[in-house]
This record gives sequence, C-alpha cells and structure tokens, in this order.
Amino acid sequence: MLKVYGHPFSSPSNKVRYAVSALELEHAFHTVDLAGGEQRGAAFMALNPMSRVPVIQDGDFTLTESDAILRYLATKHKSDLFPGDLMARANIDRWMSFASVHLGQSMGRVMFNRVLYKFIGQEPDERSLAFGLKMIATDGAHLNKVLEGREFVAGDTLSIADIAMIAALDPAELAQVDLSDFKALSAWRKRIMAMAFYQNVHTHFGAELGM
Ligand SMILES: N[C@@H](CCC(=O)N[C@@H](CS)C(=O)NCC(=O)O)C(=O)O
Repeated sequence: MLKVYGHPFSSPSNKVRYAVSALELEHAFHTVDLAGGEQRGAAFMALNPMSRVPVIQDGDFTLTESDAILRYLATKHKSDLFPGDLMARANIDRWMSFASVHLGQSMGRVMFNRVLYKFIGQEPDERSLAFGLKMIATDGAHLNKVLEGREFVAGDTLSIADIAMIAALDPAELAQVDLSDFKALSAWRKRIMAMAFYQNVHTHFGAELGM
C-alpha cells in the first residue's frame, strides 16, 4: 500500500495529502516527529537523506519533493488533475512552480518568522519577514488578477496546480497574512477549501493535533 510520510504543519506534506485525497488513493500516513528529530534518524534518512518531509513509498519506489510526488501520482493514476496534453501539463507545471517558488516560499518566510521560530529556539528575522510580506502582496495580486478571469488556477477545471496553491496559502491565518483584499483569490480559496478532498484531510489534522 502507498505510504505517505509527513507532518500536519508542513505545507508540502499537506499538498501531498490533499492530492492523495483528491485521487482517492488507499494509503497509510505516518507523522514524522520533526520536533523530536525523527527526520535526522537513520531510518528516515534511508528514505530521504535530505531529512525532509514529505516522502512517499509506492511499493519499492521512494520519492521526495512534493511537486514531483503530485505529478507522479496524478500521472500514474491517469487523473484529469494532470491531463496528458503537453500544453495543458506545461501550464499546470508553470502554476505549480509559482506556488512553490514564489507564494509558498514567501508564506514560509512569514510563517517561520511569526510562528515557527518559537518552537525551535531561534530569533525571528525581521528582514526576511518583511521580504516575505512584500512578495505575498506582489504575487498575491498577480494570482488574484488571474483568478478574476477563471475558476481554477490553471484554467476551467481543478488541477494539481490548485492543490499546490491551496497548500502554499494554508498558513495565511496562522501567520496573520490578510488576503481579504484579494477578492477573487479569497473566493477561489473558499471554494477549494469547501471541497471534499480538502475537508477530509483537515479532519485528520485536527485529530493529529489533538483538536
Ligand atoms: N521542496 C520540498 C520542501 C520540503 C521541506 O522543506 N520540508 C520541511 C517541512 S515543511 C522539513 O521536512 N523540514 C525538516 C527539517 O528541516 O528538519 C518539498 O516540496 O517537498
């Protein structure tokens, strides 16, 4: 059975869990104890020498990097979330990169410097925080404009680009990033967050976090 290793506070991990949920794949989930350093132990490093979640094991095949995992699973299961057409795929790829490299990185900076630093005994980096907020303003406005013209991130149907983007933006509330001025983006987020694939995973988070 497919095995997924991740952590509920990790957006890349949650991205994989949303995809597994959207694809309705039977799987086992293992929460890696990041605070306790499980990712640096020999057993986990045999799966990912870079000591990061998420990781999947699909039979004998082990794969890291959330975007690669989404593409692999959607392609393997011939899902419309990542269709076969070359240009449709390239367009989805483009938005997945935007989610990971731009909005996801920026949200990660803000989340780290407002929330996560406390848990690992570090000091917040105000310059990094300010840069993250500036880039969210710029890139959020760009995405908002795109979503004024269509229902989903990469076009008229749900794709793994929506899954990547919703996971990248997940920390907004916890990190006190106000997205409400981005009306189309907020409406898209609300629609996606109401979908079963998202709701089902969030129910698990609550249980894992004792909520
Ligand atoms: N590019 C990677 C990022 C993975 C990543 O940064 N994972 C973090 C959690 S969000 C992690 O496992 N950190 C553990 C550590 O740094 O010790 C992906 O998309 O899968």
